[in-house]
Amino acid sequence: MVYNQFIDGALTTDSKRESWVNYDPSNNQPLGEVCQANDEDIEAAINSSEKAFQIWKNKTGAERGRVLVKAADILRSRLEQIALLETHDVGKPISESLAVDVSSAADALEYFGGMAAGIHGEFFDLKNAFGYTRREPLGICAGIGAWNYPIQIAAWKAAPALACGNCMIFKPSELTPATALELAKAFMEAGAPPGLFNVVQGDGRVGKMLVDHPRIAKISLTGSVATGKKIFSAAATELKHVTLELGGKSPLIIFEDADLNNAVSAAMLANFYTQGEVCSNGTRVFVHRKIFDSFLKQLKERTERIRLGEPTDPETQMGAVISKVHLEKIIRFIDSGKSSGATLLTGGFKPEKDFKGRNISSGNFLAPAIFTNCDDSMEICREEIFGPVLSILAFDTEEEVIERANDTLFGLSAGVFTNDIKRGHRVIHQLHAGTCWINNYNITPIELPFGGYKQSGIGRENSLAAIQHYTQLKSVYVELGNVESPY
Ligand code: TXE
Repeated sequence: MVYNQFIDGALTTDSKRESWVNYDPSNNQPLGEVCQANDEDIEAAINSSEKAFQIWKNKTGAERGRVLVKAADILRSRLEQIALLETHDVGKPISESLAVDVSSAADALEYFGGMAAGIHGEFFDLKNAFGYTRREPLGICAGIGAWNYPIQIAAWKAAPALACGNCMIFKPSELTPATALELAKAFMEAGAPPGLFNVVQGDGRVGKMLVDHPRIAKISLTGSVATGKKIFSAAATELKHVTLELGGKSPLIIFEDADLNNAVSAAMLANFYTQGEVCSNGTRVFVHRKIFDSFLKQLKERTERIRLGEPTDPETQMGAVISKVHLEKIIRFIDSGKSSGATLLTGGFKPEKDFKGRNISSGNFLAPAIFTNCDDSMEICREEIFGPVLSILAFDTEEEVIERANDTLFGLSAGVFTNDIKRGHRVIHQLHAGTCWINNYNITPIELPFGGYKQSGIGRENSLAAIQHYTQLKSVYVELGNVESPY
């Protein structure tokens, strides 16, 4: 398999490029060769996008919407096939790819496809005049993706961009090249003009070529804070539009009156789903001292029952982390936790066999880890680990836990578990985070905005809010009388 560019409506065939091998995280077997886009590829993508933009910007919202909704149907018709590609690329369980990744991508296309006809300006009656606004497209937008939810990230960027009349050049993470190409094929089959959604493959160097290109009007990144800062400063050169969906170290606060079973379920979802490789994860779990021991007991028992193993097995609940390099990074954090005095209660080791006794030693597997006796100042409680490592911390008062929860440079997400309706809203309103939950966690319906405060990002994806980031607003004043002039 060669993962090449998708430009002007078709996969490119010339594979004489700098290339590297893409590995299946569950066994580190090669899946295929990824071809790094070169200058010619970028110019071809830009020219093709410009051609498509001239067609697409003159279509009505209803015409654009029809293509997006059809693309959603095409993704859904290929759900199993694309989910399997995602599982091999990311290492996540097939149960997740089937339930979330492809469906969430299709939901985005359907939601913004349905909205496209309704994207409009406003009319203002004025004194002997009137005014109106127009929401106009930006032009060629660049989408740059991370490796944990490849097709979802690509669709969360492409759907609003295209609905608003733009075209997109998308670069998936160098670690997960496969499913953005499936999205590109779906757009073509849905009737999009060639070049409306181009895919270029490559690492940060190709990302930088897009960011620096003078004919690209906007960049939307999903990635780390470090990369977000690089892109933000590079985009400043030409004051390009930027939206950044970055990392987090989010708090999940469990009050003494919480439903224990639900709170433990949420803490596990917030730390072990997709092997913990989720930016919005609630990796600092604050538990009221009164229920700390009973919470921890249930959390440990249920965590040790997680079915870790072969990702393509429908019964598997946890797969392999993305790469050997990333696995070693997570293990370094676990060593740091132990050396800083925290107690590794369970997990944190590389299992030889999975829950069915299959040998998984060749894959990047890590038993889900729980740290207790943590201190807010420890590295494992301050840095984003992006792996299956949960830190649990006790608290006594509402004021104390709010202050501790907010004591971070991140601000992506936050969760609160309580049956006291006033306390739930009172606390969540004081947490410095952009994407929040009360009595659940990490549920991201397309109708709600997704994004962070502080260094977790700029702008929002999904919901009506996304339209602001993919259009520019023109106001027009129309005189019905004469020009009154003092000259
Ligand atoms: O990020 P990287 P990764 C975050 C998550 C974690 C990180 C993991 O919190 O920190 O992403 O994903 C490209 N100019 N989120 O390791 O390394 C690079 O090629 C232009 C948050 O992939 O930052 C890749 O395609 N592009 C998120 C992309 O940037 C550059 C959900 C991200 O790479 C570049 C998922 C450069 N200089 C993960 N350098 C959320 N908030 O939703 C790299 N890239």
